[in-house]
Amino acid sequence: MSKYVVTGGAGFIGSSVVRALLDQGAGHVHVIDNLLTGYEKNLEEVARQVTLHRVDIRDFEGVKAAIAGAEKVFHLAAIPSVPKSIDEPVPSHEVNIDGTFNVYRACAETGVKRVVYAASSSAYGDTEVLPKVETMVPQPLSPYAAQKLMGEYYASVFHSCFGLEAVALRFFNVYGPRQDPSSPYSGVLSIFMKCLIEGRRPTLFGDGGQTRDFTYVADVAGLCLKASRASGVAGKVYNAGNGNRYTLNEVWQTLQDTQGVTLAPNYGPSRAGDVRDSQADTTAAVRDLGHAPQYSLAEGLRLTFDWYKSSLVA
Ligand code: UD2
Repeated sequence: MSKYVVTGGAGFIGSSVVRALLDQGAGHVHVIDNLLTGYEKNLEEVARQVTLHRVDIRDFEGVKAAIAGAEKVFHLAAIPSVPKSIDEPVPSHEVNIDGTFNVYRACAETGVKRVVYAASSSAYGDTEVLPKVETMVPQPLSPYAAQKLMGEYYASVFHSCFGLEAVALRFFNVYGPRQDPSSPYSGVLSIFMKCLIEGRRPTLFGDGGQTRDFTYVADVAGLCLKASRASGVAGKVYNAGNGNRYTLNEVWQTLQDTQGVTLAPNYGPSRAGDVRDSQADTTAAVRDLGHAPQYSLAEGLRLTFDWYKSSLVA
């Protein structure tokens, strides 16, 4: 049976990729995770089908030993935050660039067939035109955006120079169950969910009019698997988004409406490195990868809220 490895597999998106692999018959999955932002409990009910390698991706030998013999690798381990990359640029750089290089190098040296890389929509920066298409010139606005972009370039170069089939997916603001809301660097929807449950007002950075293409985690995990199988896609970059965009004000209003509460948000200063608008053009991903997002924002928010309610209140 083929060996699959998910780096960052104990994290929010990575643990969803692990589940998608198991649901589609993988049998067993190897996870590389240093448990810095990941949790073993994210893999609780599938633990018997998972081998956890508690390895930091900055440790090349550890990564190589865990990856040896794998056919497909899903590289999701990262320090995934724009503001954290500004507050603490060194670990962010080391993990997101050096660690990513280690993963590709280990893949190339051990004969991995394909690696799917979690890139970021932040690579686009502020574009004049929406939606954002893969052919646009990247304009990273933060260390994190630059780091994630470097991972794409290395994916392409590892393909052209070393024959590694690397495919990059630019994730667009992924949300859903298991997103950790406990840090100031947490994704905004996880923070919204926690505020809603605790009856607190969120703080919106700026005027709340910035838009995001919020994408449900199961859709992204499904696309990762499709990208691991599609032909003719090695060395390429694809948007992994829904194709919509909503302001933060709209989303918070929707959440209040669904719960029948009124909690006017606080507003704070805009965040450095923040992108104003984000929306994916999904044409290439639909055409080449068979991308077919299943979850509307309303449905995704409902499922996500149900999960937070049962896990945060329990
Ligand atoms: C970026 C990427 C995303 C992914 C992510 C990883 C863009 C457009 N998106 O997400 O694809 O790689 O990084 O972390 O670059 N905010 C508030 N209040 C809060 C928290 C956040 O107003 O308490 C705002 C924040 O200023 C931003 C928006 O909410 O405008 C989304 O922030 P986020 O941290 O959830 O994600 P973002 O857009 O930095």
